[in-house]
Amino acid sequence: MIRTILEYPHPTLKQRSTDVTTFDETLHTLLDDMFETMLAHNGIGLAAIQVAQPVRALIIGIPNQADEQLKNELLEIINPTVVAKEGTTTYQEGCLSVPGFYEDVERSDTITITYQDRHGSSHTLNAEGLLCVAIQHEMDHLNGKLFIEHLSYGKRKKFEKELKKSLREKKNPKTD
Ligand code: Y12
Ligand code: CO
Repeated sequence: MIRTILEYPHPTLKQRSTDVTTFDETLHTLLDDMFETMLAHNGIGLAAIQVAQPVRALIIGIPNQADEQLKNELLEIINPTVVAKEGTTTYQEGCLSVPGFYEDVERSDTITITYQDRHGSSHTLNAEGLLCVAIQHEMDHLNGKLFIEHLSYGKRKKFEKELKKSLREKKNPKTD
């Protein structure tokens, strides 16, 4: 089932998510729905809080060489912890909860995380490149943080201006 994605400035997006403790059918349905929701919106990553579930679960589906996002290549990351990080990198980010706005964000260049899968088994993952950026972006969601909070004062002002304009246009659609 496709779920509704909360959009900035919905207050729930600021909530800190809590650890997953039960790896049951409810969690599996949430993860399956998140995958369907992410694909329906052309996303490559989604955190549970974006569909109003404040639990520490996120998914990442980087397109493969055939530009497909396959369910069996999807990363389902539960209760992640960063155990090592190195360097810095800058990537132009977007977020399904902040539609239509993209901006450069600086993050760690490589990270190592530990996490659990949908069955509660533990894993360690070394990430670099787009995957590394996506994991950090989605892990921020678990702590109630959006990528726009990483922006400089000037870029944040630019975002607020664009948001006001798009809300105005939604309220008063052009008729010509
Ligand atoms: C690099 C940077 C950020 C991430 C986090 C995951 N972000 C997304 O998956 C963003 C997707 C996105 C898709 C959009 O397209 C549609 O909704 C059709 C989009 O455009 C609009 O909303 C107009 C914005 C963001 C991972 C890796
Ligand atoms: Co996001």
